[in-house]
Amino acid sequence: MTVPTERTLILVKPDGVERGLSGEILRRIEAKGYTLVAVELKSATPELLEQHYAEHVGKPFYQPLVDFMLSGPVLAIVAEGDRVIEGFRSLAGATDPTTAAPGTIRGDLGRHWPTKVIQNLVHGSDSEESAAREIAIWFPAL
Ligand code: DAT
Ligand code: MG
Repeated sequence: MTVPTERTLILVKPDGVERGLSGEILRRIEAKGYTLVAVELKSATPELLEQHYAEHVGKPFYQPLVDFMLSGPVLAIVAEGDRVIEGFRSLAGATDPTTAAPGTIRGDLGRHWPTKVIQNLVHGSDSEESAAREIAIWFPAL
């Protein structure tokens, strides 16, 4: 019996692209054994981010988060593999880069910047439902 392969939506956020960490983040995804299905440098729009961050609309950090995500290009990635949704969240580490465990992307490469926004280098879908929704937003052709 073939187990259906899982896919997730990963973003290297504008801080990661600007700091030249796209390659290092892709390296970690590939080193873990996940397959790259799509990789594209994209510019977000307010409309796209409102869909992407629908669960956060109205929260105090929503507008600063959107402004940050519009501050430069993002590298949008679809990766595939067994339990890749959970696996990439584990590679990324905790939301707050200051306390994210060493060994994780956010723990090794992120830190708090003197802004009100959490600049934490990457996004990863948090469930199968989110992954399907987010892949459709960023890569409608898939
Ligand atoms: P994650 O990116 O770990 O899935 P999330 O979905 O809860 O975290 O939040 C999305 C992004 O919003 C997160 O990467 C950084 C920002 N954020 C979350 N909580 C925040 C807070 N309390 N204050 C400021 N920014 C926050
Ligand atoms: Mg999230």
